Amino acid sequence: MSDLIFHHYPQSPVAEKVRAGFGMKSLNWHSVEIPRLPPKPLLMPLTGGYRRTPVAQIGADIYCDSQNIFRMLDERQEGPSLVTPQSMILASWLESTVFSLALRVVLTHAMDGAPPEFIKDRGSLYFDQGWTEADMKAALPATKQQLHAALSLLEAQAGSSTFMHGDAPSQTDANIHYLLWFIAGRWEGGPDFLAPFAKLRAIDDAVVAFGQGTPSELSGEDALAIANSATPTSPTGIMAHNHDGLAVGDHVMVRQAGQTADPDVTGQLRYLDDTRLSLDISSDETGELALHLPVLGYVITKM
Ligand SMILES: N[C@@H](CCC(=O)N[C@@H](CS)C(=O)NCC(=O)O)C(=O)O
Repeated sequence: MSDLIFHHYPQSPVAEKVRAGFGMKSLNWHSVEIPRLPPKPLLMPLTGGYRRTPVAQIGADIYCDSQNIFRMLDERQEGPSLVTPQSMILASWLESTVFSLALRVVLTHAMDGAPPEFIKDRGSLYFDQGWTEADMKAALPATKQQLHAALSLLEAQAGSSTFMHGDAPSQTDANIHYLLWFIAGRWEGGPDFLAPFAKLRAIDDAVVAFGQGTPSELSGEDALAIANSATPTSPTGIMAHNHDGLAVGDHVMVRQAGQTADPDVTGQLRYLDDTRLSLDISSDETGELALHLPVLGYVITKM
């Protein structure tokens, strides 16, 4: 039986990226549905306050952030390997630049229809502090132009193979899928906007054909109980070349880079390499846990 637990909700594009990865690897996985808006009382004890979606769990090891989840999936050596140095760089650009533009376009279009509390919450996570609906709407034509330019670069990068880096799928293709899935599915004008990008749409179709592996439902309570009865099995140590004197056991605070409303996460440093950091955290509901985050995009400070 699989020990892979995935905390997500169906509408989450970033979770969709990982679900596509499950399909490429033909994985069996446990699906825990979490709320789209805080509070997330059955998730917070597992993540020490990290509130973003998705989160993956293997016993008492908790993996935040989709890039980090892709890495963990490869480390477990189930199914074909999906992460390469090339895919990590492209995935990083796709999320930080291209998906951010897509979010602006989709959320700005949704402003007149979506529940105000949803727009307010997402604005506090994704947009610069002090953002207003009027500014977002005024910037929309320019934002669309930038998104179009970014997709044009990506289209030019796609060759004649089935996937972006050849005939086998990678993390990059899952990233292309979530981007197109979000643009086409959440914005009325999305399908027309994507029409010129034939190669990207062909990659997307090939990703969709994999499906999403085999999920089975699990309750949030059961996921907490599983964490409580397990102990972390991930490594400890400082492997990073640039660690600025950080040592295992240091009390540290980790926050999202940039000015977002995301809560800080605190814990004791367990592991650090050039691209991943891990904290020891604990809660009454779960006992001791190891929480894993990427280094890129997260700011670690000694307390
Ligand atoms: N860098 C993160 C970004 C995750 C992210 O922003 N996810 C969105 C959902 S698609 C989110 O967390 N929204 C707020 C929420 O779900 O509470 C990752 O790759 O996992």
